[in-house]
Amino acid sequence: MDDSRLKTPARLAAPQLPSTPAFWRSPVRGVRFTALLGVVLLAGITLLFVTGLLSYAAYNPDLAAVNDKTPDKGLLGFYLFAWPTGPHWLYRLTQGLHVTVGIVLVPVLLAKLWSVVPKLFVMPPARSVAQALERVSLLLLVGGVLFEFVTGLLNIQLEYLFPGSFYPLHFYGAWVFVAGFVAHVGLKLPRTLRVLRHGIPPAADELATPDPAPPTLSRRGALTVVGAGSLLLLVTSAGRSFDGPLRRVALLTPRGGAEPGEGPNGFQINKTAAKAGIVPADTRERWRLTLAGPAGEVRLTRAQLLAMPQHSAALPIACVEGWSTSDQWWRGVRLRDLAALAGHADGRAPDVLVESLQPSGPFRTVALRGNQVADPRSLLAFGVNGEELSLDHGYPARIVVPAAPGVMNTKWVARMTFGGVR
Ligand SMILES: Nc1nc2c(c(=O)[nH]1)N[C@H]1C(S)=C(S)[C@@H](COP(=O)(O)O)O[C@H]1N2
Ligand SMILES: [Mo]
Repeated sequence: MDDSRLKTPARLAAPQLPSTPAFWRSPVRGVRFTALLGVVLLAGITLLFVTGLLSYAAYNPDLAAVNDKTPDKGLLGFYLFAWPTGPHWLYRLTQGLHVTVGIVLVPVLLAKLWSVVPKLFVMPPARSVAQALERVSLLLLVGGVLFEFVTGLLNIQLEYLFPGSFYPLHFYGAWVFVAGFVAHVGLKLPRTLRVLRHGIPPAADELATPDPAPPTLSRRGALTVVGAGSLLLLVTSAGRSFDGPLRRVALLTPRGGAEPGEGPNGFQINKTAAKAGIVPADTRERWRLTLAGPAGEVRLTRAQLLAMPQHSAALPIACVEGWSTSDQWWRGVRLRDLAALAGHADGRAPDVLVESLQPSGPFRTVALRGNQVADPRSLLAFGVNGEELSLDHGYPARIVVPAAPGVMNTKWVARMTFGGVR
């Protein structure tokens, strides 16, 4: 009798703990696998961070308290600048990238975390001060990345889940995370690149299991599964930034799928008039636009406004939640002409505080900067695509500004105070 068969395999002799390398038996794990996913995340997360910072800047939070969702940011606002008005699809691009890349990275992130899970259990927790510091930075890193992805995904899926608090959570969370991320990249990048270029001898591969289970999937196969997952997410989410057939396959996120209606006003709506608490009667005969400025207050009827020079601009709606429309053809009066009516006739465009009929809510007021008021494409629009605005798109009048986040495009405008921004 072959007595080697009677011997109990080592791993059955004593129950393995997660802190022993042999507990983790997937033959897919290995430093090269982790390194590959790591460089994808390095590129992707850098893009997320930059486009995230840009999105905050696009709100012009340093212009007015009403634009600023994180008023206590202090030094973290060091980079803010006057958001430009061109190219007119700028925010559509930066925010579409931010949200789409965030969604598409989910499988890569999960695979990367799975690939290094054994390290979480390594005992003793730290053999030196340097290693203790590294593990603390990993806590920021893993906690931070999960926090950012979860808050971001919940916000685009469930829109008003964190009323008012999403921005501070996601903004401060990003800075905490990035502190850990920079430390981690600094520590790991040299070896990552070396491993990707030259490979790694099996004996030096601390992520490879010493006791591989029979493979069910090769490393290449595992990477293919991750890539296919990302591709599926790309196809089912990126279309929200386009029209036609692409939007129809964007089934995974709000504002994907079919357009919400037929006709010239049949493009995506963020919040309907009913949800915003607009009383339809307030938008009809008794509606007036109040302009305030150095000339005092002027109150205008819709007919008076329509008698002013009307201009057109082809501009998209691009929401912070990542969806956007193609260019719609808006028609209305230029903001700078309204500024002149309010008494700013010297050619220097002032900033403006815009207020909606909407009784309450975070988007009822917004401040626009002088460069946005000055742009000839910035309109108080009364019509879109050759038709009168529908109530849900902001009847009787709404703002449209090139390159700005959707949230700046206030609907159901009632009052504009030029040069009145604090
Ligand atoms: N008064 C008011 N204006 C508003 C909003 C709002 O909630 N209230 N939502 C804003 C946001 S977040 C977006 S993305 C755009 C959407 O415009 P749409 O519904 O016409 O597509 O309107 C903006 N204007
Ligand atoms: Mo939005």
